[in-house]
Amino acid sequence: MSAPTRFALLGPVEAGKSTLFHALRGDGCQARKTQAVEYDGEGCLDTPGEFFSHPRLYHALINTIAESELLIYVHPANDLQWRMPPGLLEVNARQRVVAVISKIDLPDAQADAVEALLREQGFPGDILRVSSLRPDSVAALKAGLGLSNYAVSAAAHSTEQVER
Ligand SMILES: Nc1nc2c(ncn2[C@@H]2O[C@H](COP(=O)(O)OP(=O)(O)O)[C@@H](O)[C@H]2O)c(=O)[nH]1
Ligand SMILES: [Mg+2]
Repeated sequence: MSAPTRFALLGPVEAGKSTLFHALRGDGCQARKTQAVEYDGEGCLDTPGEFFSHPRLYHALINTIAESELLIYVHPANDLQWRMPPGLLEVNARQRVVAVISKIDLPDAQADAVEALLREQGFPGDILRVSSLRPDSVAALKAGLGLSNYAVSAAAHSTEQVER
């Protein structure tokens, strides 16, 4: 069997990255506030939203995701603001970049409007949708990302602190 795709989750604070990270792993863990880059032991990682929000942390984010094969930009279905740092997703032409519209189960979810926003802003890759609270939705997303075989196998461990 081939090695699992090394993916990285990125996006603003509260986008649902960590909840999705655990849902993809199927490890039954609840997301807590992400203070550090979290690794799964196989090269997949979850990043703190602060990386995304503070220009002085962009270089840390870019270095962190440099080895990832698949960049997953997470954008909540109830958020019509675009916060993507310019150029962030154009750093490495070999990386596949996809967007995941998260939290589509929320009553105020506007997934179509969010998808239109992403396209308006020039997001080039596939745009998928998920509710991380629904196992069937997570399974469909995993299939869409080519991560169906991905599951928890190594203990998650945080090894890098966010530089402040
Ligand atoms: N309704 C709903 N809430 C979600 C979903 N994913 C995450 N959340 C909630 O959104 C909040 C932020 O989630 P978290 O994963 O910590 O976001 P992060 O900052 O991007 O890592 C938490 O209260 C989660 O429980 C989802 O698919 N549906
Ligand atoms: Mg988090």
